[in-house]
Amino acid sequence: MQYKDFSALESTAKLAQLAAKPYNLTQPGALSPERIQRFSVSSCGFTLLYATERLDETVLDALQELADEAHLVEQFMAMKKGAVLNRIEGYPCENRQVLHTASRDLFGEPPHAAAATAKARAELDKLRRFLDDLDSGKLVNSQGERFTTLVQVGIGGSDLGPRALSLALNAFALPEREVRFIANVDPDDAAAVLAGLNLRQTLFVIVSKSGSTLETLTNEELVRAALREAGLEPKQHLLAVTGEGSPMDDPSRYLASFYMYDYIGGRYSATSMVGAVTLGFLLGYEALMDLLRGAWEMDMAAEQSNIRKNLPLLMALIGIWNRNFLGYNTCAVLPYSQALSRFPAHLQQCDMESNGKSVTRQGQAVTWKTGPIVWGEPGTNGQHAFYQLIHQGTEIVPAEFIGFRKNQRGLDIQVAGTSSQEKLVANMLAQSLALAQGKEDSNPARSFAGNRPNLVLLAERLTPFQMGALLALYEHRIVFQGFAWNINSFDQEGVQLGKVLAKNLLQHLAAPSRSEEQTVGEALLKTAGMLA
Ligand code: G6Q
Repeated sequence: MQYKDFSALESTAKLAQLAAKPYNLTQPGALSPERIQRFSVSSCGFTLLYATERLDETVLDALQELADEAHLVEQFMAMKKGAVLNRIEGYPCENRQVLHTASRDLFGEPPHAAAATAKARAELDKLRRFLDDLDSGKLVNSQGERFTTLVQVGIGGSDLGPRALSLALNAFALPEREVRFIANVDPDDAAAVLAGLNLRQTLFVIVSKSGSTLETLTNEELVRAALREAGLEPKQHLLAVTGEGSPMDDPSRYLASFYMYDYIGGRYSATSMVGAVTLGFLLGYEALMDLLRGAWEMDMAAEQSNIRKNLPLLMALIGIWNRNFLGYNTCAVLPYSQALSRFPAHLQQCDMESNGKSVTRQGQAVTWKTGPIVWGEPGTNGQHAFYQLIHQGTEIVPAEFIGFRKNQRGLDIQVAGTSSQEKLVANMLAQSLALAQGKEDSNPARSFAGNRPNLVLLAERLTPFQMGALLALYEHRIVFQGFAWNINSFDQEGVQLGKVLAKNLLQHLAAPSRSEEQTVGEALLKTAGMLA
């Protein structure tokens, strides 16, 4: 397939013209009931309300043209079928397939990439047997007690997704099961997580695709030392998830080992063994399957070429409209769900590591904007904090609200005639309207300009299925945008650089040089008080 540059697409010229006069959300009647209904779409349990974006049917038509002209769905299909999309033509690069969708392509026949899905099934079968042994009491600790806690040790893609999902679904945890996470090489992170843990009944899953990440290997040693100190044999408590053939691929050192594959990028790996071991331990195998089914349904929904029906594609294009044509630099993801408190952090990695790029897939400098700055925190807490800037600041921040009609845990209370859940959702919708419509006031400090674009994503309840669908929705939104911008959304040279630079400085600390001459690194370490 011939990839076209974003700026070379005819539709982008048309969109640039339309952006001169975007839809005015503050004009009288701008938000009619008819518009609210018309600019909404439902898919996989979600309803997207996007009447509060600065677009109309003409803009949507032009965005459809962009999707068609840039072959976004065809590229997505090629990805699912195993095309080598993680590459920069003519330059050394990872040169890999991109097959995170294969890890959940379990519910329809035939799978899009049969070999990768067969491998995913084999790992899932291994995991099911492992979880069965835990449930039945066949696998217990040296004292015959059950394991109640699992600590995931990993960083970046080997941490953020599984952590966000575990928190999101903690309401569905099996009785007497809990999970924790250690990521940072900051020893206080591990110390705080280990504090108060009953190590005897704790399993640790060390997760590293490369098997060579400094933070994770260091924390593995820390955990092994803590177990030894407690008189326990580390091997009886440690599991591994790693790439085949990596330095960690040594089953003799672990109670059980699981594989992830090089065609699954770290930040896209939550539905592979990277997330499945921890989520399976916490929720049980059936709930894990529900999560994978939710992701799979969204994977299927993303195959439609009509942007008005394809939720991830539509969200990708709305994001492009805001970023490239209306010129907004950031995007706030604001879940009205405490359970989703770490989901923005996961998206931040997934989006910014994927689309924070400045060269095309042909290695040329881009002349258009790529990924925005993504950030967010749960509402309503944010309303009492940074929303001030979103309402009245000089930076316009497109917002994405995520909410649920029902709560997860059932506990609620009626105060002044409404439940807490109703208050939560009403707050979210009120924010959406206020940002769009603004408010005139003779006092300039109390006046709100409005016209601040936002969308609302609503579902019934945050279940494992719905979480899977939400995860895949955002994964595909990101990937569709990368395809449109003609960048490689699947490499991460910036992360690699960090890994190399830290190693260089650590060499100075491990073996201080006797030479009179100082390198810049040594001078920095000395001035920072780290080297004598
Ligand atoms: C994700 C990135 C990065 C990676 C971590 C951990 O897409 O590649 O965040 O996940 O650096 O890498 P390992 O899993 O190899 O330890």
